[in-house]
Amino acid sequence: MLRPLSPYPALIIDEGEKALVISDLHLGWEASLSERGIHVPSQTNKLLRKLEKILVLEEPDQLIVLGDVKHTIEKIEIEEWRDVPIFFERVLERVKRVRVVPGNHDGNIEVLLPNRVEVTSPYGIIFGGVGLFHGHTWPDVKILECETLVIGHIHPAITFRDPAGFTITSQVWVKAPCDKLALMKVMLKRHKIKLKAGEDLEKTFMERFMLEPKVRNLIMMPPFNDVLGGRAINRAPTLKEEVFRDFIGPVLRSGGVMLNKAEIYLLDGTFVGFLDKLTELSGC
Ligand SMILES: [Mn+2]
Repeated sequence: MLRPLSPYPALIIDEGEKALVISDLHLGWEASLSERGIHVPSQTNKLLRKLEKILVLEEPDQLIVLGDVKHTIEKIEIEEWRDVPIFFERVLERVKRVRVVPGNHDGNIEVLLPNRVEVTSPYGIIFGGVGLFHGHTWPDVKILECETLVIGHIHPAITFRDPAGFTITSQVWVKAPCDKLALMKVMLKRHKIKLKAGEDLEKTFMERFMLEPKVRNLIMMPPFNDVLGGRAINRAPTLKEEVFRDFIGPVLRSGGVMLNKAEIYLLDGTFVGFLDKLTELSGC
């Protein structure tokens, strides 16, 4: 069973064993800003308090962090040397198992994490039948066996303008239906397997990978670090931008995720509408 833990940007997967899933902590984000003369108070303690509250409330058996623990991509800032280990030491006082699925910001993350924190493959893990990966790269082909995939990375938000000219921006959950066959096709191509004329896609796939894909939905999580704001996924210009297309990662670019038919939910669980409708209302 999978449920968003409204109003928090967190998910619970409960299969007898219970996991709490969060994504995109971006610890040390403030430090990279202060280098450029912009000063934002450290968010680490605030994020820690928010997480501790959830851990006390839900008592999960494990915590899964879906990537982007820290903010800088290659190097490590002094603040990250300080904040990341302390953050995880404190978390380990409340939950016995912590796993990190590395994201694109998590180069050298192992050296910052206490030994008890497990760093998984960046190509994703499966828990309770749910496929979990950060989203900047293709997951392992095994992940396609899950009906539901969950990613972070995108920091999804929607923005719309009311008639008085106010712009409203909200972080959101996105639940998009997937085109299983399209994902299978791209996966075969990635493994340099060519379909011969008349060859059945599903049959070839199953023979090559010895597994049966069941993907139906992809959920994009809002970032746990809410000071980061987000990317307005309902603005038509955003969707067309080269930078955005680069950023969203190969899975979303593959055509295997039907973004226009995606359901959008606010953090409190309100269903806002489908993405194609919200794109019309974005004011651009
Ligand atoms: Mn990322």
